[in-house]
Amino acid sequence: MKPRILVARAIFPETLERLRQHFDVEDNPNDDIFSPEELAARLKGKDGLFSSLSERITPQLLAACPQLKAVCNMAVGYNNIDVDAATAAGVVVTNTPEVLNKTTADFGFTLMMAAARRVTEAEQWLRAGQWKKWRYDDLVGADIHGATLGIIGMGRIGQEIARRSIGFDMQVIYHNRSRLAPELEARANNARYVSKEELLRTADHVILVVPYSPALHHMIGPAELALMKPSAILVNVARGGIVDDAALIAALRERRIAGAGIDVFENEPAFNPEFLSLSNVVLTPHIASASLATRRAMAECAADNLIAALTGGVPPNVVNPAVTGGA
Ligand code: 8YV
Repeated sequence: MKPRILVARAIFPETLERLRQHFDVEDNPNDDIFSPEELAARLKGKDGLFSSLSERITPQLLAACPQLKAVCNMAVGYNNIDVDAATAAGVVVTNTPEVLNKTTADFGFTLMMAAARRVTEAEQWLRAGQWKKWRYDDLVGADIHGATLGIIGMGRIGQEIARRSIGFDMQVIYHNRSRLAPELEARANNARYVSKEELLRTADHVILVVPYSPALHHMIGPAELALMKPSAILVNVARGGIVDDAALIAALRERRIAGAGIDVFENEPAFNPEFLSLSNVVLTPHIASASLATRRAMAECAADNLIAALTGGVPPNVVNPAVTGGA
């Protein structure tokens, strides 16, 4: 008998087909978002879960599904999963690192450039028929080239962003849990390690790429926004909750910072509607990894992990190696 799995959300047909070769699959072609109760009911008796950030894996869910052996997230982040509870229950947790680094870094740059050069604001202005004549200060923005880029969270995606800045003659400063090895700093446009305060005070543009943890909740709030230059742009391609959205909205409204590019929100997709009243923010619906090639690679990576986990192998991207006997 094949192991039984739940694919919690709609995914690429070819990934589903591949999973069907190995597993007895219950899928979700309508792409419904399951309530916690419905998720528990569907997961009961299943050996594995192919999940997205929308499914919350709680101690209650794990207790209700004692047969569960693997939760394979199609995301690099896994803040939807109580990893300690999964480890205690002997459930292996996997993610999809690496495959989305470059695409997410591209998008961090995209948002920074769009916000600094006021691209969406300019398009709305044009579409509204306001382009009647040339004026010296219409839609003037901030330069990217030659600017100081501050990266908070210098993991694999942060380092990719730093490398992209070389072509723009930017200087890079970064803040991270720990300092990078000198050769990695050198590859990351000679990035210079600074305190969070110095970064916020001196960067022309700040990009957030830290993974979410409760300790980092609202790491950018009123005090941190107050340190930033009035001409600065803030970009968040990390997670909702890293930024205090109400504080950001107030700072943008009062022009205490020049602009922002925001891909992730508190309570997304039910984000704070006050964002919509601001012209100096570029808003996107959590699409930093959304190139077709990368989303395909993420799906395949999650499938590789699930297949290995339930067919006697060691999944390539284990988050809790204590379960698989690793370090
Ligand atoms: C995903 C993400 O697209 O990988 C992550 O952690 O935030 C995005 O790349 C999204 O979360 C899909 O689950």
